[in-house]
Amino acid sequence: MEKREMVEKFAVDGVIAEMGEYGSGHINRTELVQMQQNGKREKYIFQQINTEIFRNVDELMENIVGVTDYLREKIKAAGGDPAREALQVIPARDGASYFRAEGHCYRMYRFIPDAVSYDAVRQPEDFYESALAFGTFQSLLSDYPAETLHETIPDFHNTPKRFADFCRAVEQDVCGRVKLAQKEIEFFMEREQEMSVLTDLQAAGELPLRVTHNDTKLNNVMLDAKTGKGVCVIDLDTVMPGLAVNDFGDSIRFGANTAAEDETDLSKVSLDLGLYEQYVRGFLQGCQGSLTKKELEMLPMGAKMMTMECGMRFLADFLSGDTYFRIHREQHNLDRSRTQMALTADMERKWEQMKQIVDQYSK
Ligand code: ADP
Ligand code: GN1
Ligand code: MG
Repeated sequence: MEKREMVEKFAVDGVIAEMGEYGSGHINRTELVQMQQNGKREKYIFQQINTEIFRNVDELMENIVGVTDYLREKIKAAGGDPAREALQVIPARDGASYFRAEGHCYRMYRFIPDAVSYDAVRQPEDFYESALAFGTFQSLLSDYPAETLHETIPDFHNTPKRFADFCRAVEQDVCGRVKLAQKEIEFFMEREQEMSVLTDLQAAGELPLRVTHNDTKLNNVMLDAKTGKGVCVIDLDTVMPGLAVNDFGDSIRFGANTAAEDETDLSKVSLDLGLYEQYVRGFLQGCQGSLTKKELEMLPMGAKMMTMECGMRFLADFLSGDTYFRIHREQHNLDRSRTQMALTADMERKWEQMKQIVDQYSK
């Protein structure tokens, strides 16, 4: 079946005027679709869901519909604009939340108008706004019935498990690439002890499970195209019970890096403490005082943990033959893992300052 025919399976009016690849996500295949009717155009996001990664699409979509319906009510009650501030799933014509054809799964979202998502911070204020949006997202979902959420990717941020998976990839060396990544492998092996710090605290009841986003990259939040204010948190595939410090951490990992995630000149990679501070300020404001003392104390560790974890995931994927993250060049995942390593090392150098900034905003 042609892509265009699949679009027609969804409850949208008009004819397809334009359709093309969109965005820079590593997981799903995203297209922007423009439908035309009576001389007017309406935009939609059409996605092929990565079913290698999301094995149970019914459960995945049940999570997303549940969370977006809930957010819409909360946003309405607070006098916001639910059409812009919450993702809206467009059902298939048969009423289902997605469409399955020829072994693939597709879904459609209303396009959030007059908003932009960025792959890199343009100005510090953008990062503050993204922090406020992700913090607010967590606050809005603080009463969401967490037990109704399916675990779309088991052990998603179980860092010791990620470490074990990484060690297995090294051991198996299915592509014979271990020899290309000796230094990198060693870097993560040397940090084994630290990998379980957060999961241990969680197991001991010292860090609470909350409904979290779990993939808080800057390009997973839409900012108003004119005012730059946070509009809507998107990419809800991994909304599951998790740790607030990991949501904080993954944003820092991606957005407070002075270089792109796949930069090959590692001298450009560092933690921008100014951006880090903006994020601390925005996230704490968005969380509205809900973070516990231990969570606040562990925010810097969240940043380091997500950076180490992502670095190991990229490296394990490189060693396993690039089966998870979409790549656009040879050794792309190795390059990505190297930036995460360099960023981790820079966080280690700036550790005291990272803690100090959190202290300053926690008072
Ligand atoms: P992936 O899981 O592959 O990262 P995303 O859901 O994040 O996929 O979508 C990829 C990109 O498409 C986003 O970074 C954003 O730029 C754009 N996008 C996704 N959903 C919408 C939407 N509803 N409105 C406008 N843009 C969107
Ligand atoms: C993936 O889907 P995207 O591109 O927003 C990945 C994240 C990684 C990130 C690294 C479901 O995010 O966990 O941190 O790439 N998402 C999934 O850029 O694995
Ligand atoms: Mg995304």
